[in-house]
Amino acid sequence: MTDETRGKGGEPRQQTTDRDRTMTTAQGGPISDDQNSLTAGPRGPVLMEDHVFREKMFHFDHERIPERVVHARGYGVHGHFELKEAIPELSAADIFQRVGEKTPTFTRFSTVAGNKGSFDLARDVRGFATKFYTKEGNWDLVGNNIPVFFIQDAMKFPDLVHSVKAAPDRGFPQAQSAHDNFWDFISLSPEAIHMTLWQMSDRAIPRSFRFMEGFGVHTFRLVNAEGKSHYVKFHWKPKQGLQSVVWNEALKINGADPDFHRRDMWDAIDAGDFPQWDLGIQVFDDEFADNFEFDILDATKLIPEEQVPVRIIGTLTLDANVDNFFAETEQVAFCTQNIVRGIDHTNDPLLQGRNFSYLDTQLKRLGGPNFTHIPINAPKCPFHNFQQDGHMAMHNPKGRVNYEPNSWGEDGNPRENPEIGFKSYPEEVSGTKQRVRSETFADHYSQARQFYISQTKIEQQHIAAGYTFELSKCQEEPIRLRVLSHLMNVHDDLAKQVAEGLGVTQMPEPATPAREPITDLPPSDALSILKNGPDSFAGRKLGLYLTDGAEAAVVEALEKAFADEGAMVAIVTPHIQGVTLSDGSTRAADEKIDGGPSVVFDAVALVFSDDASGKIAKNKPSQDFVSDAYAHNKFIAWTKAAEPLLKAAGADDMDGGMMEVSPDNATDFAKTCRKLRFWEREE
Ligand code: HDD
Repeated sequence: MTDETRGKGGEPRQQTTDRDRTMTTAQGGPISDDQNSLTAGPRGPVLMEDHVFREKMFHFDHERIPERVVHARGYGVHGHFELKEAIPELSAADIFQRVGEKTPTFTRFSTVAGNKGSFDLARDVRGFATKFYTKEGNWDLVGNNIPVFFIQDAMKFPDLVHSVKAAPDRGFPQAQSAHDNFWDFISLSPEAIHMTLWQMSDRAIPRSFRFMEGFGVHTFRLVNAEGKSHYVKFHWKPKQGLQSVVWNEALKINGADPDFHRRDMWDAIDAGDFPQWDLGIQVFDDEFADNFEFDILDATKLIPEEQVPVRIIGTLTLDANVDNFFAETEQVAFCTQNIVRGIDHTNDPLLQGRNFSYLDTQLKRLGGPNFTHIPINAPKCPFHNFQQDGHMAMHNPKGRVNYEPNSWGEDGNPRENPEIGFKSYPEEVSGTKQRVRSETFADHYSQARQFYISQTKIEQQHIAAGYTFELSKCQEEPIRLRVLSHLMNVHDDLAKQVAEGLGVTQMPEPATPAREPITDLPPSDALSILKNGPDSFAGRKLGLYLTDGAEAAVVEALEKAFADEGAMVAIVTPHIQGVTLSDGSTRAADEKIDGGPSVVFDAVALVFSDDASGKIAKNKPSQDFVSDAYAHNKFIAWTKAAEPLLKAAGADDMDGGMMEVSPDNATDFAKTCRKLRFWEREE
């Protein structure tokens, strides 16, 4: 008899029942008692011969593997990529040939700096790594939610990471860049300034993994069947639109729900609301590269979409949660070197260094060269070679042939195939062997300025506030001033706001640029979050705070309006037992008020009975619920009985983000929420 439970890739997971369900040791021996060790007498010493105890404890003692040296905290999800536009003229990659074909994928989102057990809403870059199990091998696109990087040469990566992670003497701060070591390194590495603008912007505090973009960062090559090459940059565009939180909200979410992002992804997929991203490519040739203001091999630069439009060629749908976090999310091993025929690397020195580091790190993390045998890492296409043995070898070929060339027959005897085998693009290279940074990498401020001027006023304020917060955590004044000296080369307005925030009255001398910045690059709307928000409230969550006796007609109208919008509604109540509404119907609670603060919702509605009105206005968590929603510019709907609470929470300035709700206008409220935030309140 078998139980079929959820499995990945179509194969059901088999679970045996009846006698076969008997607990056994790893050797398969049935266990009679898993509660008590073997002792000499009921109160006597434990016997060494207790093999059941020893095996259990031995295995437990070895459960942990080293966490990733960066991107330790992550969350993985299965999905598939569907090709919408074939590009054989650009690439011979099998995955890009047949429109409508679906390729299985595994995507892991992550923060960078924090340990595995850190919180989700750190101000940090997010990893966005996707493994495509193509018919011609695995292709890993190991990107971030920011299109540029801190450094230009992989040689500096250990320094960058050391500087941002906990200081070696004290072992803190955890999962944050707001400290002297990080800003010391940054202020001495002007190439990093552009990326810090992104990092201080709301891009580094996304509302959800579902609401952020992804970027392959580097320039790669696409190579077609005739061997012709084009350059390419890869983009992920969320169909859900972009959305971030505000910093004060991020701080509070970390306390309320440190797992906010992973829970959000799990819940959305569990509810069948599958997030999707379009895969876009920016394709360009040598002529463009030669005329572009910056070096296309410099990972601290992007190519504005206005200069090279993003062409959408397919869609990624994430549609299945993992069955086992360790087996899948923890053991997945991404390597930038995993590319397939039709895609190739360029000479970007950051990318070339990564190609060594990822393979190397998997050896340490997963314990041996056979990590490709672990199901999440194994290709889903046939694979044959003469690699053998090593720790935990799971694919062990039969027969005597294990070398090439050989003169044995065809059976189980793999051969090279020049027709479909991977060939590197035959780029001509020559040069003097030396350690030098190319002159063409020397402009550090122009794109930082372009990013700043592309933002809305609110977003610019947030960037300035981000720098002010982080630098205020730096105890060393010279470090603060050195960062300021770089910001003066980016934009006067930004430098002034930060100086004011820090209380600096005497501005430092601007840093000496390695190359004079270009100050007339045009703004690029694609760089702003607020200019690229969604056009509906779909995928977002309303926090509906109810008391006993709340008017049922209003509750039903709100539930319907938000369901029609494709949004979720979470019921918040004074007690976890839920509430009984005016018509006697009941609502189960998703959260008790102190466990469900408004920071975990995108908009809130307060529907109270007259009886509850006075008492709830005095309740502290209820006051916080409202005052936070108000301070974070959220849309708030309420019924009359909630007015005393609004007053007590200081949210009684009836601006355009507030709406008294009735059965007749619940739909209007849901539509208003499409704007996500009432930013005018902050202005
Ligand atoms: Fe990296 C992990 C993304 C530069 C070395 N990196 C890692 C992950 C992502 C990125 C998303 C997590 C993968 C997962 O979920 O398992 N890294 C980037 C991007 C970079 C970048 C977009 C710049 C464009 N990384 C970078 C450099 C080096 C590394 C320059 C070293 C030379 N990265 C690693 C690593 C990690 C890693 C140490 C840690 C765990 C792992 O690889 O599997 O090898």
